[in-house]
Amino acid sequence: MSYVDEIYNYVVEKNPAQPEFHQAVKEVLESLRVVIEANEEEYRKDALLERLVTPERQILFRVPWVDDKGQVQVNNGFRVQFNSAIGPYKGGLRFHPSVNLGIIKFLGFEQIFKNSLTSLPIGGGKGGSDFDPKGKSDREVMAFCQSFMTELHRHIGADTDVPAGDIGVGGREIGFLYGQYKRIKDVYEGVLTGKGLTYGGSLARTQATGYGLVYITQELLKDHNNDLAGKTVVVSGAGNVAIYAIEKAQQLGAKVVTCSDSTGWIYDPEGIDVALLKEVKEVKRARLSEYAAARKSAEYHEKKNGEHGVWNVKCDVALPCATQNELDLDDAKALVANGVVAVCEGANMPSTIEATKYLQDNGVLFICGKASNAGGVATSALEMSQNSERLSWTFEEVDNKLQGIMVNIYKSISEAAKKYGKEGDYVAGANIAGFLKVAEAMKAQGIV
Ligand code: NDP
Ligand code: 2IT
Repeated sequence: MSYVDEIYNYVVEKNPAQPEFHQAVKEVLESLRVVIEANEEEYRKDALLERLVTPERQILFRVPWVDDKGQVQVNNGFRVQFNSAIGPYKGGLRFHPSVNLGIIKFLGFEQIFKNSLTSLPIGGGKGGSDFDPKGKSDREVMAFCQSFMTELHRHIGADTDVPAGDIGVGGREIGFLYGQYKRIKDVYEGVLTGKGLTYGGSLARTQATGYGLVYITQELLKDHNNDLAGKTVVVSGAGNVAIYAIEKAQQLGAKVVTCSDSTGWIYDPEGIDVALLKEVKEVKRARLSEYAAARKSAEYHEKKNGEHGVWNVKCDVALPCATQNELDLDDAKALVANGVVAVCEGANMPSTIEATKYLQDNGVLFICGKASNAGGVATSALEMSQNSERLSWTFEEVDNKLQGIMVNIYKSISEAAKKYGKEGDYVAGANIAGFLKVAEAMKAQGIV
């Protein structure tokens, strides 16, 4: 059996009941086959792949907190420090009831390659909890965050492991987490990114993932003699990534006609009103039905079981920005039937393996999340630089760097794909380019 197949079986056997982690590993290993098989003996002797798929450290902890009724609640906390070959562990925290160790491992594994692609010195990690911030008061969220950090603080640090936001973790949560870290450790350092602008946050971090996604989409289209201007775009999600992807796409002349949340989706043929969307989602933390109630041109569709809604809307470009496996084979078929030109992932692993393959086989330009959503973590790394030098850069400075980074990612993934005989396969290009840097650093550092 080839080393690649052996390692996939090894991962499934060693990590039972973690399907998302298996899926993330499978996608990467399939892409790496051509690289590994050219040097199989050497990789095998060093157990490079066994080390790559095994986190350096996994931290699981109890998070007790008291709700507004005086009832004690208990959640599970996770931090997976996956790979530090090229820099301190870096990656977000997700607070969502669906979080378990397998989800955090899939996200941490993706993060290794994504962070490598940014060309900045950051290793891969991820964390979170099955805590659900929805419907909780600010005090309850604070109580949870303080308890979470009371345990997490001993494992992180500005040069060790630097968490940030992800689903369910935005500016409010990062603020509470930062306050508790500082209180316990008595140091003022860039231990988290996505901080508020008054206490060490970077301008443009809030926008970075969505903007970066659109910058790389534009680069992809330009490389194929096309342009985002005038295109109809469908977006899923209505959170941090989706909102700023919609904002930038519309600034570049596209019309974004959909967005979605966990209960339903919006079709707005006149183009999403971003100011209203921000008011509903960022300020009121309300459902998208409130968007439709405030806007005549918008239709609200309640989410039905097994249906993902937005992918059936005719479009030129699709940007999945909600969550993993939200775009399946049926959705891919609907997109192709409607003539989609490009699909670029804002979320982590939003397309199933079958959907990705169908899109690619049908000539759709496709960039996977670890390349196309890397603008968020790249800007986090820029926040770390600013914190280290105790300076703040202007919005334009950060935004220009972000654009440069996204253009470079596009170049490196297209070149890697071409070099390994897979021209136009940006999934292979991303996995190969991300892997090669990490593998070289691991090799140089010996058996650790
Ligand atoms: P947010 O919590 O801000 O928003 C998530 C959005 O997706 C919300 O609209 C939410 O609906 C919806 N959503 C979440 N889970 C589900 C689900 N199970 N089914 C349907 N809809 C769902 O998170 P982000 O925007 O930060 O993250 C979105 C994606 O982007 C994730 O995959 C994340 O890992 C990825 N990502 C985020 C980065 C960042 O910088 N924030 C960087 C790179 C990737 P509702 O409003 O109802 O909660
Ligand atoms: O998936 C991701 O890249 C993030 N959630 C952002 C991580 C970060 O450290 O900014």
